[in-house]
Amino acid sequence: MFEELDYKALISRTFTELYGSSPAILVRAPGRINLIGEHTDYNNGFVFPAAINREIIFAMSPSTRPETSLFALNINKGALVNHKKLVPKSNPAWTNFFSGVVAGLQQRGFDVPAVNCVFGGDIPNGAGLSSSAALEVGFGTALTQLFGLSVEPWDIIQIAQKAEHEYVGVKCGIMDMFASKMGKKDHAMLLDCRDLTFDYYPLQLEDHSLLLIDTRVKHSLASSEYNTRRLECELGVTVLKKHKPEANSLRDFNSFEVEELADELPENVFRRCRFVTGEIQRTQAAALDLKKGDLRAFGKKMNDTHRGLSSDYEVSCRELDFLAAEAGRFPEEILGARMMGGGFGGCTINIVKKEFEEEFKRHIDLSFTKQFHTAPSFYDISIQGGASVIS
Ligand code: GAF
Repeated sequence: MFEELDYKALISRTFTELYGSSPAILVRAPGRINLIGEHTDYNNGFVFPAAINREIIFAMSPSTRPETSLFALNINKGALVNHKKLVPKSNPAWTNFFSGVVAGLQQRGFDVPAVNCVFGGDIPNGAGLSSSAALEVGFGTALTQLFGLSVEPWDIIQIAQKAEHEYVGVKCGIMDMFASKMGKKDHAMLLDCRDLTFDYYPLQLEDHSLLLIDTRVKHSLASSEYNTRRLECELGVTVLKKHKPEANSLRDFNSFEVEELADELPENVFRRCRFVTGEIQRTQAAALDLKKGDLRAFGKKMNDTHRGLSSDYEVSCRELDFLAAEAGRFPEEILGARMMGGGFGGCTINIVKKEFEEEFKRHIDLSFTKQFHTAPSFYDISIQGGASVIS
C-alpha cells in the first residue's frame, strides 16, 4: 500500500518504464464502506454502502503479444494471463481476479484482446474495504473503455461478482462491486438486492465524521466461514419455505415468522435467520433515520448490528468486539460503532464527534495495543464517486 498521494504518477511512470510508452488509459476504482446492512446482500435484502477515498488505479494499453501482462505495483510482481486458457489458478492466486473478469466478458460474447496493465493503490488488503471488488470492477471498466465494448455498469458489476464466485472462490453478494461501480460523491446508496433498485442518500454528518479502525487481523477462516453462512441461510430458507412456498430468500420472511418457526430450525441456523431478517428491517429503518437527520437513532442501530453479528451470526472476533465495546464507553461522542464487511477481522466503522476524534484515537491506540500487543490503524474516510476513467 502506498501512503504517498502521487501513486497515480508512479503507476503511470512504472507502466512507461515497463512497456516503453505511456498508457492509453488510466482508470480508478474505489473501495467501499457499508453503513449498515451486513450479510444481507446474498439474502436479497438491503445494504447501505458508499465508495471511499481509497482506490486502485489501473494503467493500461492494448498489447501486441498473445498474453495479458499484469504488474502489481504494491507487491512488485508481474504475471501473464492467457485469454485462451482461462482457469482459476493457485499460483499466483491474484491473477484470478483478472482472469475471472476476462472470462465474464468472453461469456458475454466479447473477444477481449490482450493488454499491458500496471495497477496499485491504497486500499489496505484484508481490511474489509473491498480491494477485491475494486480490482475486478476497475479492470472490467478499463477493458471495456479501452476497447469500446458496449456493456452497462450492471454488466460489469455482475461480471465482477461472477469472477469472485468462480475464480476467487468466495460466494459473495453484489454489494461490494455495486458500491465500487455506482458510488457517488458524498452519498451513500440504499440498494435493494432483490430487484437491484437503489437510491442515493446525501451523507451529511455535520459535526461528526466516519472513522474506520483496522484491527489489522484477518483470520484464515474468513472465506470458508463466509460461504458457510451463505449455506446456513439457504438451509433456513428451505425449512421456512414449507410454510410459505412462494418465498425465495430470507428477504421474504420477517423476524416474527422466524421466531415462530424456531423449533423447526437447527439452533445455529435459527440464529443466522434471526440476525438476517432483523438486519434487513433495521437497514430500512436506519435509512429513514438518516433521511430525518437522526444520527443518534442511526448509530444505535449500528450498535445493534454489531451485537447481532457477534452473537447470532458469529462473524466477529475478539479484536472487533473489543473495539466495539471501547466505543460503547463513549455514548455521547461515538454515536455508533460496529464491525464492517464479511468479518473475522478487518475494520470497525464508527460515527465519531469531530472534536473527540483525536482523543478517541489515542484512547483506542493505547487500549488496543495493551490488550493485543499490536497497534490498530485508523482511516479517515470521505465518500467518493464510483469507478471512472481518469485520463
Ligand atoms: C463481503 C461480501 F463480499 C459482501 O457481498 C457482503 O456479503 C459482506 O461481506 C457482508 O455484508 O464484503
